[in-house]
Amino acid sequence: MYRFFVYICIFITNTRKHMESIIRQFALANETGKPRPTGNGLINDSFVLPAKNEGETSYFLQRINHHIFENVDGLQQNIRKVTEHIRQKLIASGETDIDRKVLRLIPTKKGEWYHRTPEGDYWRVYVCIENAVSYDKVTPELAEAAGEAFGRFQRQLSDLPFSELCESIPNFHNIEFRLRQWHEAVQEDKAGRVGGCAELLREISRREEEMCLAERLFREGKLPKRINHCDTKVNNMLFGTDGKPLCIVDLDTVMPGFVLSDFGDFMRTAANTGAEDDKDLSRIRVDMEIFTAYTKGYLKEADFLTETEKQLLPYGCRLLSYMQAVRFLTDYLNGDTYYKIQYPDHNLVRTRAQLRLLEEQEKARAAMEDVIRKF
Ligand code: GN1
Ligand code: MG
Repeated sequence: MYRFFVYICIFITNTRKHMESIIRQFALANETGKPRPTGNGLINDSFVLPAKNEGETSYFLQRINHHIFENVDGLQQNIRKVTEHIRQKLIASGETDIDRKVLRLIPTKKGEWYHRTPEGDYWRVYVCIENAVSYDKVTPELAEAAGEAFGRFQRQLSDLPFSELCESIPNFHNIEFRLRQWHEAVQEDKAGRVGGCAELLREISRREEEMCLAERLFREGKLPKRINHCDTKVNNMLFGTDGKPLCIVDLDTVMPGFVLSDFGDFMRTAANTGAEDDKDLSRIRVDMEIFTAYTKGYLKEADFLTETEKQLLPYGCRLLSYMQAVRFLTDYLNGDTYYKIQYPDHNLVRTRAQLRLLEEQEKARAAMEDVIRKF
């Protein structure tokens, strides 16, 4: 028992020393205190590094999940280019408080945008945006503000040639690719779970063709790609204590894509009266009030959209719920290797909830199209 206690103490001391040596690599402006784990993202590990002294800068330290983001260098270059581009726009428009309106990456003392440890882990540091909140649920007021913020984000980047960015996850929001991964998972049945999912497999299969529409239109030259955020969940936005949007965060997936996918991903998480992983499917419906408010804010800022892009926005909502269902189910069939889970069937529960949302969005299609026409 005593020996076990000593082992634990040695482990904790080593972990602390290890963290300290990582923090020392970065060109921080001041000393920081004990790292505090934070956030509920499904992918990276995040810590706040609180300023030692009042009035100094706190930082945000993240271990980048390089199993998911295999090209960390390309990813960090993307983030640097995008934040720098937005920073220049903010400066030009006379904005103040810029470090709260766009993320600022901190380089290492060697001038690199990430630090790779001898064990092969990748770490990065941002300035921490303090006195800011994020929400998992929105009100119509917050949704309108979020629509403006994501619309503005896309507009600020609309003159940055996207050939400058890499796909930090190749084919990330490409449904044809996601369906190929799903077909493989079904075929291989690594975790022996296919037998229990017949109904879900049917629901996915019967929509395959319809859901590949955007990729077809792109090949025909009828739908453009632009720089997108690709994870437009409401909890990826920070708001000030006055309720005004400050900043878009979680820029790992910023890359070329269809605007309808950013619009759809927001609606998937915000315009749902239930949770992404709700076990009670009767709670899941389209929240038309949130849908309307976000659309209003978004279309106010997104003045660069083509007619086709506007018309496809409700389709984007269905596509993103569908794509998320396909991704969750693929992970379930592969034995839960991608998304962090809280209990054994979590990915299955998530899949069911996303498919139910899709059905609700199918029912609400005409109502959504009316709202788009109105704005
Ligand atoms: C992941 O880690 P988080 O919650 O920001 C995922 C998104 C999914 C989301 C589902 C890189 O985002 O694409 O929509 O989970 N990010 C990645 O909750 O795969
Ligand atoms: Mg996130």
